[in-house]
Amino acid sequence: MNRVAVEKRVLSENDRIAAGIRERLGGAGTLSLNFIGSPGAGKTALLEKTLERLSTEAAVAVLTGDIQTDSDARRLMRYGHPVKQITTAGACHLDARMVERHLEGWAAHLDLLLIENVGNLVCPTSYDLGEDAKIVVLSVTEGEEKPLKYPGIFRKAELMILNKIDLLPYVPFNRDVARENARRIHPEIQIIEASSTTGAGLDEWMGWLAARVCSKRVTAETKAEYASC
Ligand SMILES: Nc1nc2c(ncn2[C@@H]2O[C@H](COP(=O)(O)OP(=O)(O)O)[C@@H](O)[C@H]2O)c(=O)[nH]1
Ligand SMILES: [Mg+2]
Repeated sequence: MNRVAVEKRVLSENDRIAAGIRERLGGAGTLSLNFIGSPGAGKTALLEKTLERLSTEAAVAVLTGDIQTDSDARRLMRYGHPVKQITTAGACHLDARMVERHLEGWAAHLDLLLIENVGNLVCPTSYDLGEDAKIVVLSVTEGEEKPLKYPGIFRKAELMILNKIDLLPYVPFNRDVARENARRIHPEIQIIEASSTTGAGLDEWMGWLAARVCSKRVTAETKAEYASC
């Protein structure tokens, strides 16, 4: 079998597993989000701020992917929610089978599953993890042309977090051009500017998240009792 055929087979097997995850999480009313961005874009810091602001009563769990080490999981464990590290031993992305395996043993009902993918703007894009939405994190130190260079992830992401905006005074980054570039690739992409350091934009981000968690509960039959949220 040639390389293209093998890749196609791997991806279709991945899609089959992802569909199972989506069905399972959908039935439980769990919102699942897949965070994708370059190494150092601030994904873990954003998740830390998110967990800090969520009630410890909320049923939230986190999967975090890296090629090596459990340092992100250790950072994220401090907030009282279950966290598992997925080490990919070389792979530059998470796949649905890894997620399926690591979901084992967690409560049947979660309100929210946060997945931090391996730092990379390319490989994770092709792998469906059964999530409701992909979120691309682009920081202002990376250059405003990145949506044009890596269009795949910007096309697939529902939301772009334009991150580290506290650094805008110190780096030659034009936020308007970055927004325009993202919208050239994906006209409907939503954009939130944020900083985990200063807290800028985090209210808007938490508002986006709360609305999505709520609408997921309402649409899941098993959670019809939450229709008032
Ligand atoms: N100035 C600034 N630094 C940030 C921000 N978010 C993260 N960082 C720093 O960027 C580096 C990488 O952050 P991390 O969350 O590990 O990125 P990840 O690799 O995408 O998970 C760390 O040194 C963070 O302290 C931010 O909003 N502003
Ligand atoms: Mg990280």
